[in-house]
Amino acid sequence: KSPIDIASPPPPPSSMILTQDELKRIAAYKAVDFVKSGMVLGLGTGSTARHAVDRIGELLRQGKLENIVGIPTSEKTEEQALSLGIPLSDLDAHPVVDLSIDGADEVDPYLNLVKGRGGSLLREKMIEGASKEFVVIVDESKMVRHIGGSRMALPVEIVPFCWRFTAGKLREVMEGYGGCEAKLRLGGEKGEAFVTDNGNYIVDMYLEKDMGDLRSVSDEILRLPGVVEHGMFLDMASTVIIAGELGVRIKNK
Ligand code: ABF
Repeated sequence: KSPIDIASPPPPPSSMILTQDELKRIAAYKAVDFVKSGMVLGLGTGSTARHAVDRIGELLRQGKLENIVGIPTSEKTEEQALSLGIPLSDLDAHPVVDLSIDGADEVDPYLNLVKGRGGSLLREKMIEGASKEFVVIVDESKMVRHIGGSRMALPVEIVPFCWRFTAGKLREVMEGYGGCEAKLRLGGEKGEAFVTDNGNYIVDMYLEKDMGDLRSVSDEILRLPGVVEHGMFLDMASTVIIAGELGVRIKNK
């Protein structure tokens, strides 16, 4: 045997290796432990949040939760929640949300997030921003040192009107923060623009380097006419639940 064979621990049996989807489910179920009967709940969007919505539906069905009102953050989640029999409402009727549970694309050590790579961000920001508690559920792969620093997309929702003009303005703003490539997100079968639930487009910004002062980038982007919202969720999460191979970690603000 070579020394390497001797030093290497035997691989765990394959049944003990959790898939990324199982990790997402573990984080989601843990978050649902925070839900109490009578709450108004922001229901997140994406493959992680989906597990939380399923779990809430299951607990309602079993009578272990009662009088829940869900506020869906996307049309897709609305469809899922309706199919599970979760009573739904909106921010007009419930301007204060007790608790929101949602996934994220990136989480930094200060619990700042990037969201929207899955296509939802505006309704999420409205509902999660109106929440007393915002619990983010992720698997370990989403944890980063700097959001937007991994040359992955930082999504910005913009109005379709003259989107090239707005994308150009975004590039100009980002010049001051190390530069970026800004691409219209495509999504249709014929290569047409992806359209959000709100009838808008998304421009994905691929950053050349870390942005530095996130708050000032955020303010500058939001000041551009044509921009509806961006996918940086700064200082919004109250708790992040992170599922990894070694177990679940909970980080509070
Ligand atoms: C949504 O879910 C989006 O804001 C974010 O892009 C995404 C994370 O999705 P997933 O859980 O599928 O990785 O909330």
